[in-house]
Amino acid sequence: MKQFDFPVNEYRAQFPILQRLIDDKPLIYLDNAATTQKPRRVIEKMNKFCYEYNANIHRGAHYLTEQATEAYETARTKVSHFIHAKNPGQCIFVKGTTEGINLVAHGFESLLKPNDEIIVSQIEHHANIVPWQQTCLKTGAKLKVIPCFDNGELDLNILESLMSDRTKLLAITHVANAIGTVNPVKDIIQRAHAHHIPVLIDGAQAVPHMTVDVQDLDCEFYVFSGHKLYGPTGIGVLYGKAEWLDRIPPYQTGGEMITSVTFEKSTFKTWPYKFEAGTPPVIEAVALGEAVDFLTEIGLDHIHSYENKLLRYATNLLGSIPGLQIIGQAKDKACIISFTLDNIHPHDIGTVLNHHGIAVRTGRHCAEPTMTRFGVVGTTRISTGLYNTYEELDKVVEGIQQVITIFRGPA
Ligand code: ALA
Repeated sequence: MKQFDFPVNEYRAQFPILQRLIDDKPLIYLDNAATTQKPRRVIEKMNKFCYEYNANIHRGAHYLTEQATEAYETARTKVSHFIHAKNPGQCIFVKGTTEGINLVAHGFESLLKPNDEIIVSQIEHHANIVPWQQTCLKTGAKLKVIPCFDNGELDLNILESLMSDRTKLLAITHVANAIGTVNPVKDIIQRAHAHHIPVLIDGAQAVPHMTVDVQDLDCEFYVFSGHKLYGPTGIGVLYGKAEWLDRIPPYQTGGEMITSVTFEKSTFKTWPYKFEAGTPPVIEAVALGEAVDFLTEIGLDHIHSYENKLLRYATNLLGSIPGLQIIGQAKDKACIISFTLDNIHPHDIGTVLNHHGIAVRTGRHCAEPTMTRFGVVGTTRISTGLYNTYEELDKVVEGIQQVITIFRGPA
């Protein structure tokens, strides 16, 4: 199969790391749900910042600080356009998805009382479970869980039965990191709003694969990481509706987030600065802005449609291997494919694939409750990015055939 409609080789050429050999074999990078590779222009943007205008931001009166501040705030504007936020200030720069969720979970500590409830789903990443558990421990609130069907789709009838006037937040993933389910978040948000329940969406695995419009979704919070979006580590975004950013207190306090400090009392700036204490990850934010430009130029709709084709291709190939079971077969999926193969341990599969230059993730994928739901200790997970090809997926199948030969013996 060819990819005439999506110039994948043109895009691949922009990622220097894809030239690497692993064990003398071309790198086949299929661990994009863990982190994506960086195009040259993102790497160069970071270098340019360091070579030419490195300075702290919002401080000082010199030329470099002005340039650095402008670059940082321009990145915020780019990110806000990327997710269709009304106002760039609604996009808070954080360290990543985990910190964004922790920020909101910390904020809710002051809003919850005993026996209030927070709803999450059975297919969340630990980052969208553990912070809420901690908030529940501190406040006496309770965590409720939407179960999923055998195909990895959520049971929305049970969601309906879980929601009540005790529910103070629904925190749910847009795309399940371990099994790829794309949740119908717009529908879920509408259902929650019918009960006046605010919704936080963990968008870490969605933003690299599809267009996200936070105003259309109408969510209260949306969180994602830069490093899964072809940008650097150490940067992420928390989007919030204005009324909620007003309502929740600062997560961290210190320099730059204040309007005045005396030994008796301090007063705080409004958002976004209220939530950006200390020196922020300026270089990373600026580079994330470049990654967003890169993706916008290609078009998320094109990426989405290409990756859907990769998903169908890989699902057919893998599905025809005897003994291989794909975990998570939702109708709507991102190109994240988790599988088990007989009783061969995922780490053994990953090790053999590694000898073929193929990078996949194995284990629990920071989603132990998902693994428990499907009765597996772990899986092998393939997750694509915009630079992956059909030929690479063919190589994965060859690698798996070798795993089978090693562990089952020749056919
Ligand atoms: N959350 C990342 C993953 O799913 C690390 O691999």
